[in-house]
Amino acid sequence: MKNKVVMSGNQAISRGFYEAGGRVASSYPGSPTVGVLQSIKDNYSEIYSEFSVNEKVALEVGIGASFAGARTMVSMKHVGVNVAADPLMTFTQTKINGGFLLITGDDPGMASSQNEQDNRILGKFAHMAVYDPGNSQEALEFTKIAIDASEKYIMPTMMRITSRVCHSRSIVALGERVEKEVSGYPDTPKEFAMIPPNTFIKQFAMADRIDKLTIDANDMPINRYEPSPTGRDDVLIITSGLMYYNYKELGLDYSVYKLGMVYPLPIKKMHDLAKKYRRIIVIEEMMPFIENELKVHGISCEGKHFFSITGELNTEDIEDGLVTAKVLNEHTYPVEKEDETVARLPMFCSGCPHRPVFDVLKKAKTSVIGDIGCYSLAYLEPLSSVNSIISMGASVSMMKGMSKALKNGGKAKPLACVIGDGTFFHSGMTGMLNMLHQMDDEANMTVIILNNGTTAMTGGQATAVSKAYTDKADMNVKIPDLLSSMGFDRVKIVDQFDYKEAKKVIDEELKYEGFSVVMTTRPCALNFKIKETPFYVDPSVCIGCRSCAKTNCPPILMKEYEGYDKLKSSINKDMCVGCSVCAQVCPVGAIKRYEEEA
Ligand SMILES: Cc1ncc(C[n+]2csc(CCOP(=O)(O)OP(=O)(O)O)c2C)c(N)n1
Ligand code: SF4
Ligand code: SF4
Ligand code: SF4
Repeated sequence: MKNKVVMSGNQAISRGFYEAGGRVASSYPGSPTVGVLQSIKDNYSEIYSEFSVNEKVALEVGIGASFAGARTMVSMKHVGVNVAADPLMTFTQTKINGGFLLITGDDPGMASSQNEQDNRILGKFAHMAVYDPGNSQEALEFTKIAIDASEKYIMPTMMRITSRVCHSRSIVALGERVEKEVSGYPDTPKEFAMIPPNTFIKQFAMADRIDKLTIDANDMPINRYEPSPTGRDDVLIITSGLMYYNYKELGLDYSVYKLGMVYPLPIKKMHDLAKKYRRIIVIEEMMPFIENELKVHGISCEGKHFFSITGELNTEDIEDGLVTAKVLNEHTYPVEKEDETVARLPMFCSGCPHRPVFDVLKKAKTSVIGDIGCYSLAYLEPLSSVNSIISMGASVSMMKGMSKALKNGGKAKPLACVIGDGTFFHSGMTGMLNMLHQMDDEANMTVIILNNGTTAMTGGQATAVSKAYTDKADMNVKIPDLLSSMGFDRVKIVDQFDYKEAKKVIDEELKYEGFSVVMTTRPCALNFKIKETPFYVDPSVCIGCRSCAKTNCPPILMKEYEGYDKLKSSINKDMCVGCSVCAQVCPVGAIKRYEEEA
């Protein structure tokens, strides 16, 4: 009997890759797929694994490994595929050597992403087979199937997985690892050097293998037809991934076609089935991808007319859509009314090193161009000091564009942006270099680099500066040295927990008529487990001004004290990590550190 364990979808993918004889895995962290590479790191030392500096680099590492003949997997969140799209779109023209699988974590509903994006479309755009697992067992099996298919059809393959499947846990039957040799890099440059005329031939090769897959898809066991148990021929449901399981919850007796591979589709099978049914309803999250593919091939079907093009589709949403489509007459799915969880705005952790910076920026009434990281939270109340957030690394280049446009329109004004060390290395460095091009020495621009020594938002993966704080990392790039070698001569380094001094420096640089950089130095409180002697409020000194509360640190609460009319501040001792920022903003010295225990 097979060994059965409970695994998340992410863990199951990493297990599937291990069982498939995987040799090299690279990734760039991002929800919902960060757990894939983490699980490889934690469990499978047979596999070389790395979190690369960004997704393009991760993909290129993977391309090299595949060319060298190793079974390879590269994982990233959906938007990461945009970053990696340049090498991807050419890689898909070449022959793979070792089987290659790209995992993309889509996030319908945007639980932890800046956008919602249906990467099945990118998979098609790149001429790749696209697999869509609906639970952990499928995640494991499809990983192996996709790697095998990559070698069979000599193409990179993609597995699109969604947040809920990545994070939910279900029973998985484990198999044994099949060892696969690293075959070495073949001496056939024609296959791997993508310049014309080699590329012309590849256009046809790409089309041919998709044609072959389209034929083979008709007999793939992962594409499964389940006829109606009662012989109904009025409606055929076509679906895939999690949507299949959400639909099945309804316990209906319609025929179902469950796709395991969503591109290319088993077109012949679909045509045959279309003749048997009066209506075909496609149930899929996000874009009408399967629906459009069917329509392109002349198969009449309905779908997005009844289901939302955005967000997750749960079982109730599916029932709703089927009622609207008049497939069902009424709602019968039992909706259990549970106590709603109280909605809470996300906030910086206790003692977060970003907090004092945004407190200063708010007081300076500077609205800054934001970037992607924990510091995106400064957009929210009460700090509310970020005016735009687009994509990783965009802040620096956007600031240049704004500056040039405002000057051109006679509306020049001081500008500032923030960027973390992770994001700086991912794609901010190039924006900095671009600053030098046609640099305007008089334009008031300030880049604030929030160097907390880690990629905090995605769980604390190392960045190039990390060695200063953990001996796990093997590099320690000094950002000021890097900037200085680029030619930036005004770079100020501040300890933001020395609030007064940090405020002075930041205020000065915001006013400086030219280009300047401020880099903060305090590490992420959560990931480096910082816990110093906590603080308390002396109610007899507190005047209730709320300056401390406005820093929005979780342990701080205004409360009633016996014998005082006015609300006064208080600090939850267990939550306070002793950063001292609240004590430094208090105008009357009411916040004090507990005595050090001997
Ligand atoms: C292209 C892309 N890849 C990955 C992510 C996931 N992600 C969100 S924030 C972040 C980096 C955060 O690191 P840093 O800039 O150092 O800020 P911190 O969270 O440490 O404050 C990443 C990788 C993303 N949003 N976009
Ligand atoms: S994880 Fe670190 S950087 Fe992110 S909010 Fe918490 S302390 Fe701040
Ligand atoms: S010292 Fe103040 S700001 Fe720092 S963690 Fe404690 S309560 Fe928060
Ligand atoms: S900043 Fe000081 S005086 Fe103002 S509420 Fe907080 S503890 Fe009281």
